[in-house]
Amino acid sequence: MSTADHGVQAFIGIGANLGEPEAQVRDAFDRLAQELPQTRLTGRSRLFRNPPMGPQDQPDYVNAVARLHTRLEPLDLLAGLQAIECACGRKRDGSRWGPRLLDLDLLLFGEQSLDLPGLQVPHAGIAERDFVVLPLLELAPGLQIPGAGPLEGLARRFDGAGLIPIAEPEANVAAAEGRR
Ligand code: PH2
Ligand code: MG
Ligand code: MG
Repeated sequence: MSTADHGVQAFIGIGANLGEPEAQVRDAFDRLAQELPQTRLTGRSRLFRNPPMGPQDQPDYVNAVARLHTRLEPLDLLAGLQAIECACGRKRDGSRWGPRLLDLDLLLFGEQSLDLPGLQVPHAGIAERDFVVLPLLELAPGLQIPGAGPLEGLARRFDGAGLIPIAEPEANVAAAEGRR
């Protein structure tokens, strides 16, 4: 991918488990497409319902992964993601594992490894999270994760049993199949 023409390929983990999680994740895809400057949404994984990782006394999550091509710098992209989280009602109360209306995590930024104040890329814990690795695999099966090797190798450790794909709304299915 030519950096000059299309920008850097970045991947965003989307999660929600309060309110109407499925609707919020779909809305997040639309906002990623529309509200980030110098950025195009170039891929959407399916949505998956799955049990919470960490504290179990919270509702199930809906998770998905988005692919972007962006000319933003990593910290500017992060600021854009946080602005979308805020617009969707997210309160940043500092709790790391608590329930949330919308969580947008910058998973990967090109082939870069970054350790900046407030931003670690690749996102810590990618390798342990089936709800990140398996949607990512749908979008980019040949991906190399800096510091962790081929995505396909990581994905082999998960059977996907906990991830329940959510059916596409009828309108999307019809559009995808050209039956409009
Ligand atoms: N996010 C968390 C904590 N636990 N569990 C699932 N299944 N999905 C998440 O996105 C998630 C979680 C905090 O960011
Ligand atoms: Mg987050
Ligand atoms: Mg998160």
